[in-house]
Amino acid sequence: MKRRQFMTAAAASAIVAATGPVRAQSKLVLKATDVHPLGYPTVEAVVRMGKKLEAATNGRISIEMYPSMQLGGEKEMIEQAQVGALHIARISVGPMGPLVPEMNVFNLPFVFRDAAHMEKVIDGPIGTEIMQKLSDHPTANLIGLCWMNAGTRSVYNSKRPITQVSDLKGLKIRMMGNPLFVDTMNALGGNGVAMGFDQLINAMQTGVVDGAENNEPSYDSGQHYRYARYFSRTQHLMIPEILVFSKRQWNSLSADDRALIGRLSKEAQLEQRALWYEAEKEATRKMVAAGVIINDVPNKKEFQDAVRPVWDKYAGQHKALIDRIQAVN
Ligand code: BDP
Repeated sequence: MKRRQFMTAAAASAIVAATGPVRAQSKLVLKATDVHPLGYPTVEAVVRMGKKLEAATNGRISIEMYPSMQLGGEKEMIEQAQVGALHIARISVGPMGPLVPEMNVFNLPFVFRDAAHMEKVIDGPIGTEIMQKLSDHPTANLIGLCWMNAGTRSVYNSKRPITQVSDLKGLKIRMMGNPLFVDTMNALGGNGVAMGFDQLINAMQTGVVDGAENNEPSYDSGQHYRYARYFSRTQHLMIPEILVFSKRQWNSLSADDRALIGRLSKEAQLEQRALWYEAEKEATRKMVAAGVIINDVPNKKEFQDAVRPVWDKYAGQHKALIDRIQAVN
């Protein structure tokens, strides 16, 4: 008993030493990660944010970026942020849907009319509310910093162009880890296979899947065109991304530092957006140069009709929110 008391006191003084005045002077290196490589819009925006942070704090706070899945796939990144093993992660709303139900509304196929609609929603009160739901979530252990653009997701595969729903029949298509996405692909007649982004290249190489779906910059930077040369603009999903901060780490920051990071995140949101549109154009140009066979889908309505069961299953409980989203124009 005595011994235990001694240990506790020693541990307590160690904590005081670590969090006391000494630490206030010391440098804070924020560990950030992204599945994408350096230069990708989301990565670049966070790198720039780090430079601004360094300038604003005279070098006291900086960001160290671990790009290209160096710390694992998106699932691992989320887990590491949750336990405080890293500070900042840039993730898709996709895998957060099962945890934060309101976020799953953004994962519904064809929920936004176009990019302008999506941006208005995330920039406005709905975006703020939904981000707050994430930050307030009792077990997500994440603070939502800002939104980012991620264009639209389209199907690509190694077998054939998809011009109508029936073309998807029998194709094994990788989807992000969220039952809603598997249901979406199955509703379209394909076979949705949930797996991490980090496993996708190997799954395409080995024929475990025939293809996947993503935006043009991910398809290009991941070199997915090497394995799936038919890129069909189904544009069935338009999922924004988020920059999150580990709640555990956030709680140890001063109010001033939190405010600074919050302000710079908002700037990062707009910077990323400008970079995004450039990257979309550049990726499309590179896809054409690489000989990717790109096609449009003449009748989008057919795809929208086919995913009705997904809406029936997931949208009902969020009717009020969906009505508000649809009313934004
Ligand atoms: C990309 C997102 C990334 C996801 C990836 C995926 O930027 O966050 O991990 O898709 O499909 O577009 O898993």
